[in-house]
Amino acid sequence: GVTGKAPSSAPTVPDYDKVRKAISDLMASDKAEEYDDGSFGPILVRLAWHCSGSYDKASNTGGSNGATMRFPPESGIGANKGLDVARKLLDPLKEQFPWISYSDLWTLAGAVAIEEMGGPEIPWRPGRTDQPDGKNCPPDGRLPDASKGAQHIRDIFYRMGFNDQEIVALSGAHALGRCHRDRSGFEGPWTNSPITFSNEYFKLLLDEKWNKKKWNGPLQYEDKTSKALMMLPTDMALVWDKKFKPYVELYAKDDEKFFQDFAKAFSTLLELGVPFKEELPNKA
Ligand code: CCH
Repeated sequence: GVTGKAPSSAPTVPDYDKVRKAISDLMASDKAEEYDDGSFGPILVRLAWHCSGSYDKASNTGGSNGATMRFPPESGIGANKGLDVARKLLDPLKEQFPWISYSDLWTLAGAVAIEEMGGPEIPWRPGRTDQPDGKNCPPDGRLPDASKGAQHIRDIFYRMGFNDQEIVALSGAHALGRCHRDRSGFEGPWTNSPITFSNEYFKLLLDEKWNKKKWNGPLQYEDKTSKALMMLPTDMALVWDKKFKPYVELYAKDDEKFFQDFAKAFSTLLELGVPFKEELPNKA
């Protein structure tokens, strides 16, 4: 029978749905409404991507496991500028749910953010453990450089184990969020609805005329119509490259296919290098 309150020393049973709820609540807070385009979603997605995208398949190093971005040098590299904002947002959740690892929390936040912004359900499972210090930080240079072209994109993503179709699908995340001058040097959003997950990025890449922006910043492209939207050189490479372009066309036409392929590739990204004990039952 029920014998009253459990003693406070009883181990907590991890309830990831409670963490999901706390992430959703954080995204629905007044603070979120005042931030950027009115959502913490894009920067949470970027944190999940950057903690995972450091993976190197050949040496099985980097990736989300370890949450080494808490420590220098990884916390301070140029590619991760601004992500302290996202890490600080999630710190109170780590205090509220001390049993979750930072690495599980950061990746789960990225998955929940995609879902909350109208995207597909992202298969996610726990099992990451945190490193105690920055001794095993991946070296700088593992994340893509936006000023480069198709060959660089392939070098970076093939190193993680992705193919051309997956590269294009993952790039569709640029439907979300914006560039910040004081972070990357680039400026502006890719789409007209930067807090809604959609295939708009692919449609704009194909349908808009993109011109070099005349300014004192790094080379980026602006749309001819409103001049309010932007593309990075690496974004343009997806339509300039003969092998990438068919996938841009596919996803521009078929948002269901894009949602499916993105969910699978993003889930894979968040799991790169994570030594799970059990297989995810619903993963092909
Ligand atoms: Fe990205 N991204 N990304 N990106 N990214 C930036 C912002 C976001 C590149 C460069 C940049 C992916 C791939 C690439 C997001 C998700 C993904 C910025 C602006 C640059 C630069 C940063 C700033 O100034 O704040 C390059 C290069 C590549 C590949 O070649 C992939 C893959 C994903 C996720 C699946 C999201 C979301 C943002 C918006 C962040 C925000 O704060 O709004």
